[in-house]
Amino acid sequence: MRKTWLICILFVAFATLGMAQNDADKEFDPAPTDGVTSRATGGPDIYGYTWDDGVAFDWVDISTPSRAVTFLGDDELSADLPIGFSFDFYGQMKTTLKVSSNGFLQLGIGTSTDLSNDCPLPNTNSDGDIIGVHWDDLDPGDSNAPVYYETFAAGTAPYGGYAGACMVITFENFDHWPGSTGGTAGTFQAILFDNGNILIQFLDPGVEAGSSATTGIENADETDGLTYACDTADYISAQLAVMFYNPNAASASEVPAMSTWGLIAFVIGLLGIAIFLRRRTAA
Ligand SMILES: [Ca+2]
Ligand SMILES: [Ca+2]
Ligand SMILES: [Ca+2]
Repeated sequence: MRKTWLICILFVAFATLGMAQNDADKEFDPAPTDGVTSRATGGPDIYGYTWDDGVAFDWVDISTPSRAVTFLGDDELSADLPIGFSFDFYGQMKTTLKVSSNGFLQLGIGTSTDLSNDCPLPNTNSDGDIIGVHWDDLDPGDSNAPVYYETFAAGTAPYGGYAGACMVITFENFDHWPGSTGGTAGTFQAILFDNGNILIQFLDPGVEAGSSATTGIENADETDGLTYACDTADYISAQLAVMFYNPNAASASEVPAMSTWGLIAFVIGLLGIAIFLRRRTAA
């Protein structure tokens, strides 16, 4: 009888271990792998967003022909692009976004594609509901520089072993205005995770490297926002990755998901304990 008891406990223990492992798989690798010195963290803003530039740089290349692409002229806003899931931005669930050719994303009803970047955020100029990836007066029009975008379903996310879905938006080889003589503004991307976190990565920070640009987020009514970079030379560098953490991300992403075998072991263990206790009571 003592043996049965032991086996049941072992089943439950293995199942619990399995669950813990499964949960750990969902977390990001926090170790910087890019040699970029971390400035540590920033925030929180009023809502609770924080940023961390010590997360791993792991460029997601979606520039293959199979990916969706949009070409924008100077100071232009794209049509609504499907995110592919409900994305929590300052507590509002977003399902579409627009891309500005001046290096930001518009997640609400705003129509501005303001060439003059505002910072620090929040700032009542322009429109709210934005993610400034590398917001500046950019000019993709002369060279037809593309914006690639792709939604990855849960289980196929290409960054950090993330288990959920995500959308990647890449500004590829953008120029500063005027495109012909303004120099390169770089190649950079935003990754929107379905737990509400936002990652911004720079493959190439361009010639200004942040000297006249904004990287940050702002809510819909422009009363709250969080700034990473604001018109500071050399603040942005190649292989820099900055995560903006949504304060609700933990509860949204860390629902324990049991593996099938973990679940079976857990149930067998519980059944065994129940039978054992019942027999003991009967005896
Ligand atoms: Ca604003
Ligand atoms: Ca422009
Ligand atoms: Ca500027």
